[in-house]
Amino acid sequence: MKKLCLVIALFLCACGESEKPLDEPVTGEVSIIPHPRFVKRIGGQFEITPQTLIVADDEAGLRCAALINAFLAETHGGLSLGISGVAGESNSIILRTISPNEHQGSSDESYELKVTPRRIEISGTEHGLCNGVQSLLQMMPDEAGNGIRIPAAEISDAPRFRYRGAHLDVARHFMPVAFVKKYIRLAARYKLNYFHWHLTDDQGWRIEIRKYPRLTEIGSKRRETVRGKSYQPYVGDGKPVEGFYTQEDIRDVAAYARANNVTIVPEIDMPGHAAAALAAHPEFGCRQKYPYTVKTTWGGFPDVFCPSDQTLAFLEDVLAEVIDLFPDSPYIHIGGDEVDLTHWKTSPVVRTINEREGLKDENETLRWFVERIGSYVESRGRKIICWDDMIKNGQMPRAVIMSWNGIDIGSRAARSGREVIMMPDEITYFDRPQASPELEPLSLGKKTSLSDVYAFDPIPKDARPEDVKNIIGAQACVWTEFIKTPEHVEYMVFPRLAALAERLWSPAGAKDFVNFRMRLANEFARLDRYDVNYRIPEPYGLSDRVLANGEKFVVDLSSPIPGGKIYYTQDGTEPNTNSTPYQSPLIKLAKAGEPLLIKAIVVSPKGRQSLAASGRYGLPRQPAFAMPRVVNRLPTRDLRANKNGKANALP
Ligand code: TNX
Repeated sequence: MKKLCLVIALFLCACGESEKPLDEPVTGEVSIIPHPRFVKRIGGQFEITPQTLIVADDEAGLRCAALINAFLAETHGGLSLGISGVAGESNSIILRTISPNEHQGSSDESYELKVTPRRIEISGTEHGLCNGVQSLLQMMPDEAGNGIRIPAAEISDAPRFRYRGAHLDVARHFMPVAFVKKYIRLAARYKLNYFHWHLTDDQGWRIEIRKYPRLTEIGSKRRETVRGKSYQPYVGDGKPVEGFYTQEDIRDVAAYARANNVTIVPEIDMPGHAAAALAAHPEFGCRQKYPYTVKTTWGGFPDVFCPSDQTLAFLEDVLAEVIDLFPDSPYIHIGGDEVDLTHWKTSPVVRTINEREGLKDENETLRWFVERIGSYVESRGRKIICWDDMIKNGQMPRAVIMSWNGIDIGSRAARSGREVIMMPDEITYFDRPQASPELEPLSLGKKTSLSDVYAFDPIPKDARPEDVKNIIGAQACVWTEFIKTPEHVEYMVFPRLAALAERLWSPAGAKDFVNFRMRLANEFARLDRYDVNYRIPEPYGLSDRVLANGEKFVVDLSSPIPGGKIYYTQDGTEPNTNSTPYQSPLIKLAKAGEPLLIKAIVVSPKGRQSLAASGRYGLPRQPAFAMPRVVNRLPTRDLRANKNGKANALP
């Protein structure tokens, strides 16, 4: 009862926010992430049987029908529903594509979903329809058990932002095609609509370019990788890393993304982060007799493309192939981050360009370079995206900016009329640890917890209404310097991706972390079924509390995961599965001289274990009540402290 009161109280607080609250705070059977704009539960349920027909008669409808059948095949023993062009009276799932003229809503990704005991109807535009299907899939049970019953409900839904992205760096560590597809599919599940594929960097070139086979022959292989953060003195791990996607792989992944209603934004990073390409083609660098190599360590490097005519022709050839490989992508990302211009400063090529074009220094040459490349991409009918580093000199007013250097720079860009995708690294970089760095796998930067991500709003508080329309969304980024395997990517991304997706899709005023966590509990069970190595949150219910002598207090623990088991200790030792199993709330009395430290873990039904949460309960000024001392066992200095451009000069 107490818990229910708390939920209601917290919900009422959340309602104090400016926009409309969720219609149904505790959704029970209708547990969808991201939370739809309007949900109304109505009586009864629809049951899918082998005789249920999917009614679809156009390309979008058939694409979405395939998503339903793929889900059923996996979760319900190979079940595949018949597809028909003609609507029957009942027992059907009707997918109706609305033409853009017919569509009245604010977003072409909106949809209506109506589940009645007789039939299911989803309507939406070409893009909206599959969003409706994603909601429907989340309303289905994951196991046949008592039949596939879907609660009757009416849902009307549309996204808050039109760019909702998930990024993956496959250059630092190569990720196999099967995993890239899994990642896209999971992103689509949360109605994310862009997959930003970071395909090239100093440590690897991962996309086959037919005209320049050396790019992958040489550039996709590195000798080894720095061990941990042993930059100076350098210690390598002795293990070669290699891998690239053939053009066939790329087409396959692009088609898969399209089938899942996701658009790929390919990135070819330039003119910096180009060491792997230059190891294959040193002639496109500014230095002769320079030891261009595929890097084995992280940070910034002066190995950048030289802006000569021959390099520009090469880059246009590369982009031409990339553009052909991604026919659905309105955007091509040309990087532009962290460009070290050391080699440009003394380059005769740069000097000649500057004299010819009337440019005063290498920063102006950079602007000219981006303009040239940008114009080429635009001549092929695509828009440019670049990192916010590029706006320092006012480059490419027409480019969409990915703003990673903080909300302020993104705000300024929006104010100057540019379209911006907000991705402040301290929040949306999922290579950051999810708890104190010393407790998490080796990573970069400070903690970004699930609640930090959920609290994020891409629209800064002081944004003027005319700037808001320029902020088109946000994106999760997964840089893989220290993330070597798909399992580790999953650990870093889930559940934070679900939180970000909700903040990008659901109305701002629908922000409700308590409600989100309840839906997340169901989601964990589903992620387990899809074999996703999500991070198991610590048990809920522990906190530090200062109490009065003789005060009675209750420690009420709960598992974030259905079926999770909690184990705890009361003597300060680390809990494990041999510790006391938690059965029911602990009722205690606060006594002078007897501070209490409770530590608890949760163990998932699959046997995976969370970190320990702890709570200190005691009277004021008791020694054991002091906050724990954090011992840094690993160096946590951020790689980007190395801004002096010197390779390997990391602490
Ligand atoms: C900055 S974000 C980078 C990446 C690193 C990342 C590590 C950006 C455009 N550049 O090259 O991998 O930090 O968090």
